[in-house]
Amino acid sequence: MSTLENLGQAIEQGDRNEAERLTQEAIDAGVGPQEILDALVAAMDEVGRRFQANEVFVPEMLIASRAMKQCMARLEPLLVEKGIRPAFTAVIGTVEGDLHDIGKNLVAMMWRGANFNVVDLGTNVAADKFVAAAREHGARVVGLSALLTTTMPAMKRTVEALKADGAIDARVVIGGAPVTEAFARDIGADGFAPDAASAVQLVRGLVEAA
Ligand code: B1M
Repeated sequence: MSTLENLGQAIEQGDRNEAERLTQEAIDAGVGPQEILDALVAAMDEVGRRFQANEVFVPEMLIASRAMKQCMARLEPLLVEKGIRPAFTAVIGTVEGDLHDIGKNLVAMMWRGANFNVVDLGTNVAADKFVAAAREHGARVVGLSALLTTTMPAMKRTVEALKADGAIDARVVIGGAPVTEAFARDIGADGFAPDAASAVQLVRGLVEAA
């Protein structure tokens, strides 16, 4: 197997030290940073596919994401040097009144794994903070997470505030255990994802279609 194939396998297995070693081996062998990045993203896509198929679960996704992060630390200086940047910025946060962040963090990790630049606003984020961050970072995507039925109205307020701001050209996507596709449609969001892996596919589709 080639170094990149081994690297992909190490990411899928969440073996961060081996993945980092193989990233360095590929760099030393003169493999281009974009090619290495593509191998990492493909491996994270495979982890996402297995998660959707219930072949792996949250812990496996977490350790694969951490392995990816460790490799990115080695790769980032080379990507910067070559002027290779993430295609776009996504802002994400848990809406006002809601402190749950495990699912939101997973979505952020998977988005980073797909090479989106992610600005994570944390939890209990008011609508005006989402608006300010979307403006400041020129976000193409804003992701809202909610785990409580009582904070779903905050999601609606946030979508409305984002859509009312003429300076923002972002697709707004939502998710979280109580959230549904129908609710997303009702509040004017551009999309809903039931899990972190679907959130990658959803955003890729929306940004390509924009
Ligand atoms: Co809370 N809690 N909690 N809690 N908590 C729930 C959500 C609850 C269902 C438990 C229950 O009663 N059975 C219930 C909500 C009931 C409801 O509203 N219908 C509940 C409650 C009531 C509360 C409190 C009000 C309890 C109290 O104080 N009386 C309180 C509220 C605090 C607040 O937020 N203001 C509270 C507090 C807490 C803790 C702080 C103790 C802790 C949170 C720790 C943390 O997040 N750092 C906590 C936890 C851990 C849970 C449960 C047990 C687990 C949630 C979780 O992390 N799941 C939860 C019960 C349960 O779900 N079994 C519960 C794992 C995570 C990976 O899944 O977040 O669904 P999830 O994310 C998924 C998808 O939903 C999706 O992708 C993720 C991964 O695939 N997704 C997105 C999520 N966000 C997305 C965004 C996207 C796309 C997809 O696009 C942007």
